[in-house]
Amino acid sequence: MSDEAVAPEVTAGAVDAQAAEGVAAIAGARAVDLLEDAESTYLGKQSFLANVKAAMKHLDPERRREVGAALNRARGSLEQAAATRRAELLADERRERLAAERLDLTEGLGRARVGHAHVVTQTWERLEDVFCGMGYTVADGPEVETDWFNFEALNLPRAHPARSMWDTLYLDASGLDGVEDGELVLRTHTSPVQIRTMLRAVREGWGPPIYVVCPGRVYRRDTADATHLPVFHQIEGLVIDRNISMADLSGTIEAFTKAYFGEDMTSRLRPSYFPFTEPSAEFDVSAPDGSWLELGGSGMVHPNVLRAGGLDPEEWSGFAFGFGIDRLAKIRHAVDDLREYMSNDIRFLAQF
Ligand code: FA5
Repeated sequence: MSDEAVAPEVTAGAVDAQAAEGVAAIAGARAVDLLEDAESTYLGKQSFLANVKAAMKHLDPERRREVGAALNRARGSLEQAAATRRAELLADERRERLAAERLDLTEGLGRARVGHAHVVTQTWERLEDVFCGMGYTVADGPEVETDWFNFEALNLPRAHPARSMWDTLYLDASGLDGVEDGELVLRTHTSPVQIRTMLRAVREGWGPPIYVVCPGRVYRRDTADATHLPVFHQIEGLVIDRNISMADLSGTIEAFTKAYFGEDMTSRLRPSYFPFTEPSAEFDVSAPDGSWLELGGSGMVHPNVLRAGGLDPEEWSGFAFGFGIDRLAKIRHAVDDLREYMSNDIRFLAQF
């Protein structure tokens, strides 16, 4: 628009009207970028007001005064409207951002699935319950063991060929005061808790008689497959009393089988070999299809083991058993592959 084109129509009223239109446009802008467009339209270099200002010199003095005053009013009201609108839009934007970023810490209540114990943990706890119901108490021992507790005290001197029954993980003990290299192992079974419990009972004067179960985590250099894990769980049972016989062992295994699996399940003992029991037996439970599933090892506590536990074999006798908790849960819940326990797949875990 040239100065000459504007000049003849320029009136204070036209400026006021333009200002009113601009204030409305600015107040109605829905976002900061639209506000900036409106500001440029009504206040920018190409705006009607800018053109009027440039054309002022063509006006007669009285008109110039009126129009000049109108221009000042217009600029003031437009700038004021823009400042107000900008503050509103920024406040809205901030509110929206906070709402989007807000963490509702109560939103899971009642909607999210509540977690539960792992199937192996459930099995472990149920086993403790069953044995406690049979009059046993629960004992435990460390996962890092000495060679003596894990092997020697269990009638497995160094270089005993039966040590190869357990693929052992040794810990690097170099730098530990008073511990020789090869002394520390990750326990390969829960049987060392037999020794610890006998020694403790004698030291603390509460036994024998001893009736304990010792559930816990054990480690072997086994490659994971459907029936083996390198880290798994066992439960040990130890009974020391007077005149304990193989019949007590067999009766206990049978009572446990019925209490844990149900009245229609049964158990059997098969001759076997463990250095810490004599005689030794493997025990199986009957499967619903009539086949037998191997559960663990057992036998009469060897006299050397009683001696290592500080007991006189002439006075005391006992039986022990140990079986795999993971394998037991596998049988009970018809799990195909032990590795499922470690997969962390919620679809698997949620079934139990
Ligand atoms: C023992 O560990 C003996 N301490 C058991 C024992 C205790 C015998 C007391 C006599 C008296 P064995 O190595 O067979 O025995 O293991 C016992 C059970 O642990 C097995 O029957 C099996 O159920 C479970 N088991 C063994 N290796 C694994 C493995 N890699 N993964 C999962 N379960 C295993």
